Amino acid sequence: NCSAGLGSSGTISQYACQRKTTLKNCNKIFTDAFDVLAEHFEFNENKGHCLAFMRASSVLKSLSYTIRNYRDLEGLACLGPQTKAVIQEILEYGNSLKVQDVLMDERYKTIKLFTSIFGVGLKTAEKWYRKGLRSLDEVKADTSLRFTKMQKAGLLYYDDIISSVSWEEAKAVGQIVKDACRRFDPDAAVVITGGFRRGKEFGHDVDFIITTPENGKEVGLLQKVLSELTYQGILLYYDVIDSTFDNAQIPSKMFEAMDHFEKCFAILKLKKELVSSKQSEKDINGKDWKAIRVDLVIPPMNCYAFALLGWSGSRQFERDLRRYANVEKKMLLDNHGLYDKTTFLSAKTEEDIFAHLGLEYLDPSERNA
Ligand code: TTP
Ligand code: MN
Ligand code: MN
Ligand code: MN
Repeated sequence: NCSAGLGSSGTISQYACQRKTTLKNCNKIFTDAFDVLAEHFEFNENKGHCLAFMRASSVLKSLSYTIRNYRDLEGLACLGPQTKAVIQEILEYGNSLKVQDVLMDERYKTIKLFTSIFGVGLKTAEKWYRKGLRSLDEVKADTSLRFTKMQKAGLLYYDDIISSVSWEEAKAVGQIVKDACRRFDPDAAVVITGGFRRGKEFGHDVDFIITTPENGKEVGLLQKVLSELTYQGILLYYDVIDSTFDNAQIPSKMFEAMDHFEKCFAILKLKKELVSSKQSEKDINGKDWKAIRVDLVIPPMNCYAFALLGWSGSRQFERDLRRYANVEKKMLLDNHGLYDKTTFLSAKTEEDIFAHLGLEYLDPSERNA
């Protein structure tokens, strides 16, 4: 139900935070190609080209019509000669040779496989590739490798983790996490964020923001929740990152990857009987549970809106929101706050933050950039 290319309105912003991007993608044939190329450039540490393809993909995802011919590209932001050439190729031949090449490329395929292991980043994947390793079995059999605790868990639960998490499963995990939090603080706020908050039906993990109405009461809550989950026998793996939050710190421009909140990257054992659509289901080995990746983030209440906004994604939406704040408003936005030259602007809700930035509010379902 995507309308035919009605051509250029010429008003599509270069910033994802000024475009509505729902999960309905009328240009999947192009954006799938761009996403592969962006990943290829990411694997080759070519940041410029990677960003160009990610931005182009994101612009096409926001369109309410399908690109049918070259003229439909007029007036669209973030499309350069390189990205336009790929579109033209697909319009003409149905696919792109460059994309076909990348998908067949041994290095691309191997790095993609290795980085799909929880705990394995680009550096490690490359190291293994250079050692001549090509499959998970070869990695597991290589006695010269020293795996981190995270990688060991990633390999142990690989099949479960690689099969995506459904919304039903996310809801069941949500109930477990909420119950554990409420045991220690009946007023605790437990909210699903990340892709599921944007309305996705499947995800690679389940992300939670946990806080308490009273600032400071959240301290110590995570440890109690983790002991409770351990006691229940369902905490398969966890790695706690302690809070390094310092209120006096001016937000840095380069905060892309991490924030200072206490957080936990975990793997939970979800009993299939707790998932409404999978009651009493067992797999061939009689296993009646599934390992699920869970991220828990515990901001203090005064940062709640910023943390929620920062963890709701998408990653491209977050990148553009910060870039917009920086370039257009001369402000600094991060997961903790919004800094306007000399002062921190406070916010109770995400709406407050959009308003500070002079942006029309976008529902999470419109942030699938
Ligand atoms: P992800 O869980 O990686 O992505 P997602 O939920 O959008 O998609 P998926 O279904 O694959 O899980 O990250 C969610 C958001 O959290 C993302 O916008 C980036 C943000 N984030 C941080 O701000 N800091 C961090 O340290 C991490 C890991 C993520
Ligand atoms: Mn997620
Ligand atoms: Mn996550
Ligand atoms: Mn900071």
